[in-house]
Amino acid sequence: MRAYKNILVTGGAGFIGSNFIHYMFSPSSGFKGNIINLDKLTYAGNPLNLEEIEKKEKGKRYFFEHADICDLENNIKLLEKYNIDAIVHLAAESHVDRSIHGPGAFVKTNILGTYSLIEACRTIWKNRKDVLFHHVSTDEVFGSLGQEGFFIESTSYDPRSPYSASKASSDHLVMSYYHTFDLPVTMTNCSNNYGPYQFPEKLIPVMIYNMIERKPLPVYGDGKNIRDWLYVEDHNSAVWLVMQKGNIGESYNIGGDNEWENIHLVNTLCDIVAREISVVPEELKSLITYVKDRPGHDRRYAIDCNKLKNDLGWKQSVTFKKGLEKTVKWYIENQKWAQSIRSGDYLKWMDTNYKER
Ligand code: NAD
Ligand code: TDX
Repeated sequence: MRAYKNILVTGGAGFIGSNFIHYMFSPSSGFKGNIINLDKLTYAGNPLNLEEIEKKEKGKRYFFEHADICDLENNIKLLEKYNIDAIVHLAAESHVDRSIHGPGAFVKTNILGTYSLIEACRTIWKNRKDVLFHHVSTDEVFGSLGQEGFFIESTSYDPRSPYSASKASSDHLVMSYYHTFDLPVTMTNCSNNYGPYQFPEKLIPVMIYNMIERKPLPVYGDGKNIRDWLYVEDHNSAVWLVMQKGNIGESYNIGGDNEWENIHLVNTLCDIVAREISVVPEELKSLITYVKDRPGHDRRYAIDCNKLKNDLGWKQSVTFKKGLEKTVKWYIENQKWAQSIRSGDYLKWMDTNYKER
């Protein structure tokens, strides 16, 4: 089992990153070292996501660096300054619809940013073997499935959106540094995460907020696209396990074994939200509106994560029912967080994305 003292988390102010930092400071992780969060604070990064950690741990075991991962010189400085011995690389442009509106930022952050980080590691770590670059990627790099089959780690890459193409490229770069320079790397490819602190451009928080405000619930295409849903804390426990025990130079799939058609999920969310806000589900279901499909919309994602289960002993701990209920409650109860988001860029985005549908 590998141990680390100073972990650099990139994108720690985003959805998965902030949950990862919360997890690492919780007793479940067993981690006793320091976390350095490197984040540019784009529209998707929100300091409120880490308010409690800042209060308890800032300047003790938690440090924040406001910077762009594309800045190679700064990455080198940070690795030296904090004597970093592991990186969890989450920073990315992460929303498929935005990559259709403007692919440039995706190429820059996801490809050049990953290069600038891993090149900094190569420069500073040289031939050290007690270090790790962990790359967080997505099942979307494998493309789209029909009704049958699952993605396994060796499935051929077939990305179909600018987002997934940029992630695929970053995956290849990371693996090339292992093969060419012997840099210790691990990688995980996961399915759709859900839970607290997710920016309301992604399906579940969009739906919850629109239900609360009685706005139309936009379902793309025929609503029959399928996604596999994974509670964010289960994702993060898997990432931490791979960092400690995963084979160097290998990738691990992380999934929820939990496939849902979008329309079925939206109807289920209507039931849960209706119960929470004491209205009849039909009132919310009547808001469902089929809208123009996403171009190149992948039909189905499904992950086989038996390698992670069999080799490392991981399993999901949160059922979808429990996870969705917790998530709905969290968005309803955290109005301060909601207000911090629902202005500026958020409104601009909702306007452009949904007006043209
Ligand atoms: P997110 O969009 O919520 O957060 C991204 C974070 O990265 C933000 O805090 C943002 O400020 C930061 N960031 C963006 N560009 C940066 C830059 N140039 N320099 C420094 N920081 C920058 O994303 P997320 O949903 O938390 O996803 C995290 C990672 O997990 C991404 O790499 C994504 O591809 C991957 N992933 C996400 C999901 C999912 O369901 N959300 C599924 C599979 C894989
Ligand atoms: O308003 C919506 N209506 C709708 O029908 C939104 C936002 C989405 N959808 C559909 C599109 C997808 O089939 O719901 C499904 C989920 O959409 P997103 O939440 O945008 O996620 P997805 O495109 O599947 O990608 C997510 O999972 C893989 C993350 O955003 C990626 O970062 C991750 O790599």
